[in-house]
Amino acid sequence: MYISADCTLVLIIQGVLLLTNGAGDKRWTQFQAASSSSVQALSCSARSKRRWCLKVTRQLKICELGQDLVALNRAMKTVKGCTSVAVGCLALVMMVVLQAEAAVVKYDWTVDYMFAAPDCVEKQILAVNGQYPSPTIRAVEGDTVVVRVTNRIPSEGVVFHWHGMHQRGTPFYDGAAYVSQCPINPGETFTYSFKVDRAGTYFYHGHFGMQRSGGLYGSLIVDLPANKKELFSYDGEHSIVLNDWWHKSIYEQELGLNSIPFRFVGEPQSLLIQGRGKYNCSKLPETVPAPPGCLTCNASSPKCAPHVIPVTPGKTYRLRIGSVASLSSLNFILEGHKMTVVMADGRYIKPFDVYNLDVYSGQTYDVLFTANQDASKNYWAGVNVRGRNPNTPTGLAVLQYLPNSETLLPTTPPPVSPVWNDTATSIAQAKQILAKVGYEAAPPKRSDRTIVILGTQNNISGNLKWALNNISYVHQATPVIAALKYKIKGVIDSTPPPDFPVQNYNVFDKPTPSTSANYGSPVYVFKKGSVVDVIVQNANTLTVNNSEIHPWHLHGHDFWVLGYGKELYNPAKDYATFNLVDPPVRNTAAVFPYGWVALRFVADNPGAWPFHCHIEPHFHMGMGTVFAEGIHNLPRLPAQTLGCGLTKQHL
Ligand SMILES: *[C@@H]1O[C@H](CO)[C@@H](O)[C@H](O)[C@H]1NC(C)=O
Ligand SMILES: *[C@@H]1O[C@H](CO)[C@@H](O)[C@H](O)[C@H]1NC(C)=O
Ligand SMILES: *[C@@H]1O[C@H](CO)[C@@H](O)[C@H](O)[C@H]1NC(C)=O
Ligand SMILES: *[C@@H]1O[C@H](CO)[C@@H](O)[C@H](O)[C@H]1NC(C)=O
Ligand SMILES: *[C@@H]1O[C@H](CO)[C@@H](O)[C@H](O)[C@H]1NC(C)=O
Ligand SMILES: *[C@@H]1O[C@H](CO)[C@@H](O)[C@H](O)[C@H]1NC(C)=O
Ligand SMILES: [Cu+2]
Repeated sequence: MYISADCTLVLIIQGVLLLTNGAGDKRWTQFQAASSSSVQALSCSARSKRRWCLKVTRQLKICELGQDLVALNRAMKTVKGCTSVAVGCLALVMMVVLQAEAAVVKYDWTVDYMFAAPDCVEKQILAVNGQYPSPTIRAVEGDTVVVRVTNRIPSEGVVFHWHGMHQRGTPFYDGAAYVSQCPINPGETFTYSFKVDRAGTYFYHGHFGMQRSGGLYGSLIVDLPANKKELFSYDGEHSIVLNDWWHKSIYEQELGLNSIPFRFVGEPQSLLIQGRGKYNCSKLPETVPAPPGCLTCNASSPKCAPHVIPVTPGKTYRLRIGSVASLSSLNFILEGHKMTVVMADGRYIKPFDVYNLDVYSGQTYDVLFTANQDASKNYWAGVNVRGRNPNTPTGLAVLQYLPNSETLLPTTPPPVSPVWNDTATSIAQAKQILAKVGYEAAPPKRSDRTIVILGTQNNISGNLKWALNNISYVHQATPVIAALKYKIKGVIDSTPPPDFPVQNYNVFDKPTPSTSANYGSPVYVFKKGSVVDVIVQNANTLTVNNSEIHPWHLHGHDFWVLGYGKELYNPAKDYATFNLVDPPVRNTAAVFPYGWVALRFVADNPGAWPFHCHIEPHFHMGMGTVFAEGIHNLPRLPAQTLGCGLTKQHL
């Protein structure tokens, strides 16, 4: 059996092969990909008339994953008539074809309010199908994920952002309210449909107002296809999403952010691991049952029992960790267990060992750990706040050594993270994260355009805001992608800020009252295919001697994190320090207090893509902008994404 037309997935098998060409000539050859041989997916076009096809006659061994394409190419060249793999068309075993075929994975969701008590205190939350966290999406690389969302929230729109998915060809399904689509109105049904382009650990979340913090988030896990083998081995896996949690509703929080004077909700009451935490009920003045109108805290409710991570002694696990925290930067610890970090934001990194791991909102990590401690006990998994003077106890889950009971709580104190303001430790850890060379592409050697974005906290007519180069982002009622596609005037600012606005800015001064930040909706439009450097510059807030961590997230792309620096970015001196050899490829990177972070990406994905601080209140207070490229050939926008603002006439 062989495939002579365009074939897409190829399983290369060590063995004896029969080569045939279009004229029916046959030739036998011994095929040996490499010493360890390989299984490799590649696409092969049959455009050449002189194509040769390999027929697998005897399957000797299905081999280990390798990167032996070059070796294979060399082997092919030794076969007369086969000039290269690219023009060859390789045969494959039918069983593999079936396994490799991309599938459509469908979900049917209903979104509504719900009462829940994730940390034992009951409040109103947002939930998908009555679940908190929302259901896990699991698909195989190359699959199409179809999510049919029905909005049953009586009084607000909703959208879902698939964080880390690139949405190539489907920028209108990126799920950013008023950038890629109109919010889904109450009572409406909307169907997202997008390809999951890369295996790894991701999540999704609401991207309208503070809906992520209100409860709309879940894991999105993309597996490797059956014919690709993971670079590391493990016996089992678990997945957790971290979050911070307030008892006050997101609507009151949001109103407070917009109020004069500014009303801050304060530090979170709890930190949640996979949607569970434990508030100390005796801190509430009310008794149980609480009088009407008061918070109800029931410490014995099974719904706020700690999340459990069961392990078999001696086995090695892959733990998928993500953070959707609203405000807090987090630090994760598996009590007494070393973690080997192997992936960041779904991309391979050079493995490194840690006992505590910083996870900024918007980031994911894959870590390996072995259950090699005293098996008579269970252990804590703990999460603590970094970068803000914490007023929240450690969030706890239980690492359960089977067959111990999951209710056997550790007697040890909660794990302790580095002190919250030990920025040096966080920077050192961030700098340890480097790409696994050979598995992730190196960045282009130079960029076509560099933009510097200075993030400041500002007082705009009495409102506390964040501004980028003096502009505090506000959403318009017309989605940016529609404004670009239909050339609708008056939606986005016609003149974006200058590329290099920050010479001589004193990052240690708080912005003086004369700093004239204002509201706006700027869009940076990039030439399609251009290489863009973005330097995000941090500075002092409106509080003396204070600068905060901001995790910056880009939709539609991954970027290379070329470097972190202190104080004001100086192109003459700092450009030369960029890591162009093995910078990590990510979708979210933190900028540290008073410092800068340098990011490089290729603007090759037509669409309009938010670039914003992943701290939910910061984005809400204007800390974001929109990057766009390929605006002259944006795809047709599905009618279901339109209908709001000035898009009505384009329906
Ligand atoms: C819970 O709060 C009460 C009252 O503030 C305090 O006495 C008690 O030690 C706390 N318990 C824990 C486990 O923190
Ligand atoms: C607290 O939860 C437990 C376990 O679900 C339940 O038996 C008890 O009735 C609850 N207490 C209150 C006051 O609701
Ligand atoms: C960190 O914060 C603590 C208070 O939480 C303070 O005592 C200490 O001096 C700070 N350390 C640094 C390096 O700023
Ligand atoms: C903004 O500035 C005004 C006028 O100086 C001041 O009264 C107000 O407190 C400031 N608000 C904030 C949030 O800093
Ligand atoms: C921001 O405002 C300040 C004060 O008005 C001004 O000096 C600076 O040039 C502005 N920066 C940009 C990028 O417009
Ligand atoms: C701010 O930091 C500077 C330099 O460390 C110090 O001299 C000054 O006293 C600090 N100001 C306040 C209000 O803490
Ligand atoms: Cu921020």
